[in-house]
Amino acid sequence: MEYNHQSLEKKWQLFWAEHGTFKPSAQTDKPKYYVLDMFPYPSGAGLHVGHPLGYIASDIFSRYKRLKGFNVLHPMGYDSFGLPAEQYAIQTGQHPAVTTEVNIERYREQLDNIGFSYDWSREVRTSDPQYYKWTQWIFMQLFNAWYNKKTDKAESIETLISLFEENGSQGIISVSDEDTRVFTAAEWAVFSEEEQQRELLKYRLAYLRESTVNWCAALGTVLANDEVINGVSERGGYPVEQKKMMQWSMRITAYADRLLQGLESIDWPEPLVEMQRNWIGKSVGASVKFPVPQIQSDIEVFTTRVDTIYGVSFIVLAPEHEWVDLLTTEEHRASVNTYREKSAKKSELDRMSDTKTVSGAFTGAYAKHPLTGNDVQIWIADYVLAGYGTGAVMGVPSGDQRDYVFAKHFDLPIIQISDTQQIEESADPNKDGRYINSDMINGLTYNDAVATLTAKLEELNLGKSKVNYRMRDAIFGRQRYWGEPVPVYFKDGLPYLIEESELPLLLPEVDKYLPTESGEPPLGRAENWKYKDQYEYELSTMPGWAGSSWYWFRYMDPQNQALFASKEAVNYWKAVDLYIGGSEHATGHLLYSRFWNKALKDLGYHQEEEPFKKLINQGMIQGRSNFVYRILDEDGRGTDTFVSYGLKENYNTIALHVDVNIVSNDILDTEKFKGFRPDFAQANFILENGKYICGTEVEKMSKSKFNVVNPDDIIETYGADTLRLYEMFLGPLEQSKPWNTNGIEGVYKFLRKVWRLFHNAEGNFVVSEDEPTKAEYKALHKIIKKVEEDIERFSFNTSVSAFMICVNELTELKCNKRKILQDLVITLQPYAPHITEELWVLLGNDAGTLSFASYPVFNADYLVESEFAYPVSINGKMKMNLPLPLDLDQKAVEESVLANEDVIRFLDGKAVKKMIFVKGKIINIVV
Ligand code: ANZ
Repeated sequence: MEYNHQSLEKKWQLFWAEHGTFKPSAQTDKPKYYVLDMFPYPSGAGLHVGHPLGYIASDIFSRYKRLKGFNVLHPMGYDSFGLPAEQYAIQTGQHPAVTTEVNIERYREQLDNIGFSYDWSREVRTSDPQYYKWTQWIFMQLFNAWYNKKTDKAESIETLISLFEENGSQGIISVSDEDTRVFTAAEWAVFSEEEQQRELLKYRLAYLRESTVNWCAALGTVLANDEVINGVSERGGYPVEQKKMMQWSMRITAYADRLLQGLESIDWPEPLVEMQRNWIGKSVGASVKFPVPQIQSDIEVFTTRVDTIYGVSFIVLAPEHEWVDLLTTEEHRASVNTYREKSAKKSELDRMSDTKTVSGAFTGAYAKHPLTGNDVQIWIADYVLAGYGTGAVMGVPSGDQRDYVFAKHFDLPIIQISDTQQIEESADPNKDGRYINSDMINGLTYNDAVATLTAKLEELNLGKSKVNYRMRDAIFGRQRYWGEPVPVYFKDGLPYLIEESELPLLLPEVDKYLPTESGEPPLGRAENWKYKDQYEYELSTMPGWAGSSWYWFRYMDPQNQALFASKEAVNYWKAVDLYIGGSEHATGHLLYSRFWNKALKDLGYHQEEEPFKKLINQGMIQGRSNFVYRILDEDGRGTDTFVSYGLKENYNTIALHVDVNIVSNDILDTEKFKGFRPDFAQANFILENGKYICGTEVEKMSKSKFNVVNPDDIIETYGADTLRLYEMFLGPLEQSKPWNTNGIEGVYKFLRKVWRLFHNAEGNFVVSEDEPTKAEYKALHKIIKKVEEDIERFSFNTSVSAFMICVNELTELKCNKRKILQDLVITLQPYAPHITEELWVLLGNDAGTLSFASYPVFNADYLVESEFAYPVSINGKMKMNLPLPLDLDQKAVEESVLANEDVIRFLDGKAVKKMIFVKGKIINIVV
């Protein structure tokens, strides 16, 4: 029988599905192992060959772990709420649920074709009401929780209410809004229900607050900072304005420190860890108050360089700072307003990255220096961000480069503060410098100066040390349709949760997926959609990251009706042991998931501080585009003639993308090309060596570049086992690399060679029961060791080449010994699961699947060199190789050589005069 991937692969995929082969065992004393892929958004375009790269790697790992005796959980599902389905719905009127369903079916089919060992009985879909019921439930837990700094964890809001009832707000240390009230227990008791709720909202982990957002009216939604470029939306280029809106937010800042600490305990790529650290952006410094007599209040600044306080010569407020109006004198009002309007148009990102333009406006007001009592001018400038620190900075031209440039530009004083020039290295505290212009810190080192100054400011009640984070609370809402409804209704303008028993709160039907005429989100169109027929529901839906912030728990216990996952299930599966996915989720998904995980832990639902122990980012597979070169006429118009790549320099041409599927090894199928586009029907070609050679370029894989390769086509021609091996063969998992179908034949040939080891020339299955030779054992044990080591360090590409070498060796040795081939099949199984299942059965194993065989045990003895294949020459001419034990002496070697049939044939009866023998090197016969 020939190797027929098509029938064989289908057969095994069906077998696995019918037998539920990859369901982890419920009752087992095996250790557990949880391998997770970042689940896909099921887009309309289906999968291209780049998508499964990470899935193949994680599948190899899962299969390997099963062979190593682990009880493996390897699930898959769909992150199925999202914008593309909704955009499509707006254009076509089709319900997003319908298109999503179609897309999922297509994805499933494509995934099945690749032979993944998923336990599909655990599939989740974030848009399924049975799933989002629990997303809503988690939202409710977070709404009903606050962060107690004393216990350093989230607690039920009931404990906060008890504290208020006992002592009022006194003694509470929490992470909350800044405008919390100070009250006694007696005052709390007489607060109206509305007042109480309003106060509690300032503490909840999921809360509603007025915040400044990037509002894009044309798109009808709020945009994230990185979706705004030069004041317009990245998509469509529509105007974006800064607008204050009531927004649901998540108090992720409460977890800033734990999110930082947790990074120490997990095995993630260093660049990713660094990105999270920067995103959290912990700064240790001080807050300092500058009294402003004019308004009888203080301007508070955040500084990481309190040691430079004697160098302060001005103060800068963010243009949005709430006191700008109050402070600005009539004389300066016009220029301040003009400046504010100008900077409102810039995005935060632009403001941070623009270090060249110096701009600002003087308010006309002055503050008092807290230590010297000198007057300092108060300015506004947009290099100061409203959302960071206190939105105000103390300007130290001799310490900070930006302040220096600002002072120079506006001719503000520059006060020398140390005996070492610091201006150029402003960011680096000059720890050895000695301060010169104040009695208090003259001659002190950096650390001593900071301590002395902080103590002094504290004593004056004008400052204290402070830790600041760059991370902001996460906005948790979209004015869109296709997302989870927020399980909240409004009474007297305040949000209340619906009853838990009323979950899921289903997404209502609407006539159009667009905002209402009055600018409310699409849910505002739902008819008769009121809580208890009278209260308004929340009309925004949850953001894209809600459903993915906890999905790994649901896989542990997907059918549970009573809880998102039972205690038993979470105690058994604990956390994800290996997580593989794209690096684009570095700061979004991976921060939010860690946050929800910690919050659910605090609330007692499980015990793991971190959800993903080990994480790997797979690289991107880029497309390899092909080009044809159309000759242009004098007017620059395209003619019907196309010139081959090597000859194009002789003509005036334009390069056009051509579908890579009608190109093979960069040679164009000219007949198919004529059918590729109507205006190519009349095409004629200038060939080189009778062929039309296409140009190539590596680009993003995308429809518009005609370089998309569909895994289904590869599988049809070569099989899933070839695809799996080939994707790994392309290079290290973490690296980005172009897809190039040119090399795939080699991998396919390799599998046919594997097949032939088990079959004779007539195609019959034949294996020998003989004891293998040392060389055969050596080839086997080399691969046992190599594959084990490679997989353990996630180096999948190197195993593929090792397999090829091994199979070449065994082919050369004409090895068809059961003892060798059986173990080879097991080692190859994670990479090529279909062919190996088939061979396993042919070998007479009737257990049905080799998924739970034992990975062969490596024996180092087989690798000790005891033989050498001597090159044998006659009169200096190399004739053959002869393997001989390395411990033979000259006499024994001579005897073996002369007794060898091939040698006798080569000697052809001539008498041997002498034999030269160098141990481990050569044998030369002189005749
Ligand atoms: C005086 C000073 C002197 C500063 C000096 C730096 C160097 P990180 O490490 O990022 O936290 N700053 C504070 N709030 C700001 C805001 N809203 N927008 C822009 N800049 C702001 O940096 C903290 C430093 O950035 C603070 O310390 C403050 O400038 C500035 F030689 O205060 B510094």
